[in-house]
Amino acid sequence: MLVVLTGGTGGAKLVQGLSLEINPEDLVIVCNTGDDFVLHGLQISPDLDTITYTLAGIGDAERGWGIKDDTFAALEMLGRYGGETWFKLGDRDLATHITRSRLLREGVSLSEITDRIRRVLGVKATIIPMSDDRVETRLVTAAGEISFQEYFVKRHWKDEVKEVSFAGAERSQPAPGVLDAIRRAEAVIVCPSNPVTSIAPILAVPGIRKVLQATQSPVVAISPIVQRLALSGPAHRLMAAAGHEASAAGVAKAYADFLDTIIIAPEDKDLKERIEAMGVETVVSSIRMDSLDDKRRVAREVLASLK
Ligand code: GDP
Ligand code: FO1
Repeated sequence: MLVVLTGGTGGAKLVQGLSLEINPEDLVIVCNTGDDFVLHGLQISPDLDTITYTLAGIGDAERGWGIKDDTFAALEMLGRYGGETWFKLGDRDLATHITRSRLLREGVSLSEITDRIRRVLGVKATIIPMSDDRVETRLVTAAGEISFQEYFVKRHWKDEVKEVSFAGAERSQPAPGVLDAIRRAEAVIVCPSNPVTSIAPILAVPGIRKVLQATQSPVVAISPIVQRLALSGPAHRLMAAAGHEASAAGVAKAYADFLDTIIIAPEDKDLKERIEAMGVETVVSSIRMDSLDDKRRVAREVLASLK
């Protein structure tokens, strides 16, 4: 069994590749929920949904989020009523948020809801939120403290970020099965997700970092940064704001206390020596995943690095 730590869009590419290269029933995916928020009175868990929809074969691969061929009639009507329309919730996607919100109100845990949704959608891999408790990524900017979705979607990541924090993390517990899965895993894979807003929230849940440090099984990460820039989104800026060097070496350093191996891009091969000096084995390979073939190839590269 392999454990995968992931956020949404970047992570989903590798998760999809892995699910095609091994038996998906052998995958336990621990997913970030720091981006979760409430809109229109609904509980939205973007990263859980991106991973679930991708593995169910109904994700919109082009956008990287939502359901393919979804329509936006409800959003248009919400706008007429004066509701917020900056976060594009599709009609089919809304059904997921309505169902999740109803079950949460009935007292069902987020991890149980996530499991029910993935089973209904025919997903064979196990998907677990990092915690059933509310942990919220908050960004301190010149415009004040805002949530991740306000920063990322509403304000198009234009604000300068001074600080990133995970409200509620200290009091949170890992969701049932997370620590046990990491302890039993043959290997742990850290996806090329945003180190600051997708992986750091998972590591901030008490106990998770400790079991990663303790495991004897290999832990391998894939860099989301190539030549000091994220392949999409603001990871490079957020890394600098969080005090990390925005590079594959900075990613390795952020995880060095539990990481055995990192896969970096050929353009970054000059960083290999510096990263290996941190005690992290470095594999140089193409890590861009534009096509399905790329996703499978990178997944095979990850699996080969475990041998
Ligand atoms: P989010 O939750 O939607 O932000 O998604 P993630 O955090 O999982 O992924 C965002 C990260 O994925 C960004 O930092 C990108 O640099 C990275 N990313 C996107 N596409 C690729 C790719 O094809 N290869 C690699 N190595 N990283 C990628
Ligand atoms: N990202 C956007 O850039 N714009 C959107 O309107 C948007 C809507 C959306 C709806 C449902 C969902 O599950 C994800 C959505 N995302 C959207 C993506 C989301 O903001 C990010 O992928 C993650 O939260 C980053 O981790």
